[in-house]
Amino acid sequence: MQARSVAVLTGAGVSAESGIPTFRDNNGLWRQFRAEQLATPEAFARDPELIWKWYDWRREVVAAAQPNPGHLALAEMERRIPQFTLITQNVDDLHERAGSRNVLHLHGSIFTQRCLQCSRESTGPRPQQCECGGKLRPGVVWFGEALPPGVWHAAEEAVRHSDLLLVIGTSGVVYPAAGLARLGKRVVEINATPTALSDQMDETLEGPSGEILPRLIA
Ligand code: BV8
Repeated sequence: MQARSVAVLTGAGVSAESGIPTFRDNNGLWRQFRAEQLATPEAFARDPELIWKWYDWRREVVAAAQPNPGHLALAEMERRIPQFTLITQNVDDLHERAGSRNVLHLHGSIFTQRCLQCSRESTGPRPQQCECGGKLRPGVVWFGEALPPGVWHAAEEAVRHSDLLLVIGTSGVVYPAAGLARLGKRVVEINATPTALSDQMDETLEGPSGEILPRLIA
């Protein structure tokens, strides 16, 4: 890969081979709900305990999962390519556990929680309440909520200045994240199936990212 500056946008598909259910496949226990119904401030206001149950379950699934060869290949790419930025929609920590250093989490992290009263954010095991006595919410970006401005700006800049943008394991239906694909000079999609973004790609590599990415760095 002769590109000097590379940006990567990943979605749930890059963690699928680690056993983490994607959003739009029928992911077992929660298939009777759609992410759009649960991952919202309204759902949390209506039933905070149900929503925390969902996130606690997902935290266990992530903690028990291992990074797959796709995550490891992306960490290797970062070591080899001078200007490399990994942007993810995922809230899991598998990119970091695979060795990626500079990860932009557009939608936050499943292991953080934020106080509804004082907005203090903490990472790790969830206490019953904040030190200030306030209630805690998951530290992720829900539907209808703005992305962290600094992270979004950094992601846009990285894509604008990239020679190559890899769009990996995302259905491309969630905005503004999916809109990054439009900003790339040269955009290559890696996905198990065609997606909403495929027709705007310069190239698509169809198959599991855990198999395709290691071949790219070989
Ligand atoms: C905002 C965190 C405004 C929480 C998530 C109508 C039209 C257009 C847009 C909208 C609309 N109505 C509302 C909107 C906006 C909305 C949106 O885009 N809705 C969609 C559903 C239509 N967006 C928002 O609300 C965003 N905020 O717009 O704010 C604003 C501005 C200023 C001030 C106030 C407000 C916020 C969106 C963030 C939502 N949070 N996650 C949590 O995780 O619990 S989104 C959630 O979906 C995850 O982050 C996930 O990553 C993301 C996207 O899904 P994907 O990653 O693509 O996963 P998916 O399952 O869909 O696809 C998996 C893919 O992998 C598939 O393509 C599959 O083929 C592939 N695959 C599977 N296995 C493999 C594989 N590929 C390779 N290898 C494999 N092995």
